[in-house]
Amino acid sequence: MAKPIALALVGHTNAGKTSLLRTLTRRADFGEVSNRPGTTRQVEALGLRIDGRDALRFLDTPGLEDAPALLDYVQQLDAGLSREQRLQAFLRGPAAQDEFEQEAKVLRCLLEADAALLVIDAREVPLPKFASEIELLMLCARPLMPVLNFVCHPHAQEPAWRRLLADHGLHAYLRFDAVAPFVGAEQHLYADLGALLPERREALTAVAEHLRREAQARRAASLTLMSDLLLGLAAYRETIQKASLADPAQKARRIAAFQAQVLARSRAAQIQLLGLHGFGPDSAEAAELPALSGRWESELFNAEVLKSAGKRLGAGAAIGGAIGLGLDVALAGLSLGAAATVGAAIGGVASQGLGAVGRSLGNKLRGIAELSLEDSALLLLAAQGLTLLQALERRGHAALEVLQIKAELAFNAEQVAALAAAFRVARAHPDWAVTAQLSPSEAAQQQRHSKAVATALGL
Ligand SMILES: Nc1nc2c(ncn2[C@@H]2O[C@H](COP(=O)(O)OP(=O)(O)OP(=O)(O)O)[C@@H](O)[C@H]2O)c(=O)[nH]1
Ligand SMILES: [Mg+2]
Repeated sequence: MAKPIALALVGHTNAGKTSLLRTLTRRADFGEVSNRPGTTRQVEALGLRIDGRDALRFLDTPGLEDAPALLDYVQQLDAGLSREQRLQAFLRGPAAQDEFEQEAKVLRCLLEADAALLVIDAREVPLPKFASEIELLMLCARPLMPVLNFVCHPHAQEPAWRRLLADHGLHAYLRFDAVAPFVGAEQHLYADLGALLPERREALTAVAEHLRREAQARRAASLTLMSDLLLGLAAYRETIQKASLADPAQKARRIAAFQAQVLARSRAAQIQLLGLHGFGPDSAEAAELPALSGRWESELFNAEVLKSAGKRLGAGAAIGGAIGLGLDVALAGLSLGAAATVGAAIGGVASQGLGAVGRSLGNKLRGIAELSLEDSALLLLAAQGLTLLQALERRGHAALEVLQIKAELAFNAEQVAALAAAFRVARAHPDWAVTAQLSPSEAAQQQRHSKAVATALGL
């Protein structure tokens, strides 16, 4: 069996090595990431598994801190030695245990690796100390692939870095940033590594292909998750005795309980979505997402937000009066109407021979109102879910920036029509509700509609 390809992540301290490794492996819990320099102190390995075995082995390394001093030190070693012999002499000597201990760990790691990703913070001015880092790393004679991190930042110095890299014979490099879609960058990464490591090209192509399939499967699972939630919420309703609606305190309590149920289900789905993308709900990156910080929750039942979302999402035309919101601001996003759908279902049963029982139920229903979610709120939830998904498909980092960029997400008329049609069907199926148990006889129909919603969301 072929040995896994060992890839070291090297570079200046705080350039984003550990963050990149997390992104590449989708393991938000790996290592420690922080704004202070010198966070990673030891080499740590993490495998990328394909079909049950490690295809790649990433090696996270401590940041380089004082490359110019070490380069001077190595160059002063016996002039009769080759570059490689000098490097070995340094690694065997006392300085490798002492003032250059961190650097020695990096160089030893690189000597064991097949190639390295040289992570660069492109916002930094490429000072001579960075040239020294490259020269130091080149003593190991391993293929280096520079990765320019933060490349979309307004202070990024891409042309200056390109010149510095070219000066050292490094003409190919990868551009990377939290704001750019990562899926594409990842495919480039493995293709470019294939050029550096021709004998491992086939394995690298297989890795890229595997990751592409995984991304597709993650997207499909995410859309199914969101579709099931939307149908479950469309079908969800609570009955309230009309008499109790006369009491404002009771009415407010029932509405609040309904909203709380909707929010709890949405949040559970968001946490599942995070899990699908390798984030725990408590990871630092997840905590930054507005979806989890409560901002979206406060928007869902806000009359003004719903009204403008209705316009933005193109819902106005398709669902008409539903966004009118009536006079009762407490009901924003909810509808409180006659128990029409239950009535219809029971009416159907009655006509099949339940006779008197059906009629008495029908009478009872006249004294009952139903609380349910309007299309406007469901569409807003759908838009929020898609926005979160897009952020997660890029990378967890700086997700706030990504979300701001994508805040204008809009559905076209075709999408809105397909979603509204599926919600209408769900409303006539009480056992699709998030609070109910889906009966086996209904599962196929629910799945068909869930697929239709997923297709509409993925258009
Ligand atoms: N916004 C944004 N922040 C990032 C990105 N990559 C890294 N960071 C941040 O940059 C800081 C340093 O990231 P680390 O991954 O710890 O950097 P490192 O190179 O491993 O640092 P050392 O282990 O100390 O050498 C952290 O605050 C990260 O959150 C990125 O693409 N976008
Ligand atoms: Mg680190």
